[in-house]
Amino acid sequence: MKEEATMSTPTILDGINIDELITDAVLEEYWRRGYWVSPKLFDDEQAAELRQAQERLWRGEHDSNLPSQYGVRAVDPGSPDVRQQCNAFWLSNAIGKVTTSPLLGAIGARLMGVETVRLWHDQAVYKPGVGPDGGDELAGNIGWHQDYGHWRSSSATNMCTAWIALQDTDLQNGGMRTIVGSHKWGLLEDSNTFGHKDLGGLQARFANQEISGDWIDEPCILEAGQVSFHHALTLHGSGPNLTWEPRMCLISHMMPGDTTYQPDAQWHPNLVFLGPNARAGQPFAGAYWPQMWPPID
Ligand SMILES: O=C(O)CCC(=O)C(=O)O
Repeated sequence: MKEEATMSTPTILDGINIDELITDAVLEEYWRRGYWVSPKLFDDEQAAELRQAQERLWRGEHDSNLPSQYGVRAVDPGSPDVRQQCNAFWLSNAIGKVTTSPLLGAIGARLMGVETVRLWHDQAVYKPGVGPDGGDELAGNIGWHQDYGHWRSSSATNMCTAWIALQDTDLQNGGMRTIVGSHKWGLLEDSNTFGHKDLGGLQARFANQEISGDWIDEPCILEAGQVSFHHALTLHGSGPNLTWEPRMCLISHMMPGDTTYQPDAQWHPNLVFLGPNARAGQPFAGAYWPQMWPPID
């Protein structure tokens, strides 16, 4: 019998060949270290446009009338506090185009090892600069935490977060830091600590738990448009922005397409969108959790 020639079509999105990008070595690194940093996926012009889109968001200029209160940490202009807007994709078309993109979805699918990817939620995060003398200022800190520590009401512990740098980012401007390999430590107690400010205290608390490795604190040094992808159990956090420019990023929290509701004492703003009679096993699917991969026309 004549064998049929099978030639798979390469997955090329926004000019990026996903098959060439996500090699076995990349998968090995992601699963060994709990995160992986991509080359530039967005150019400087796109990064500048997305910074402007974020500035519009903070000015309250929204592209829809949907409510912004689900997961917002809004602060007065001039405050050194971190600003955070979850579900920014409802409010800004430019941001949504990126945070729900097939490009990130296809990469997320490969890293998680799943066929289908939906957005769990996205975030726009803005960390004001407090200048070089602001080292004692804790307001810009984002506490060591595990993303899944906030998401215990979902069935997927292996979600993948894409953190998109909108300017060159390093320790000076409060870039993200990850604890290498910490995804292998399992879910730590009370690790829903994004909003905590005492990085040293949190480190001591987590290091007192049963962690099975060294505390290796590694900065994610990124050029504008590079993306860091991390596992939902990887500990990460960040310190103050000691420049005078804001540190901005977009974050896309991606989940396997079959993720469902798992009742837990912990509440999450996403649960509202399941409706009043949410039941165990109910899929997080539909317009609030758009499918990113494969793309739907
Ligand atoms: O922006 C940061 O420094 C932390 C972001 C974060 O917690 C995340 O991407 O899950």
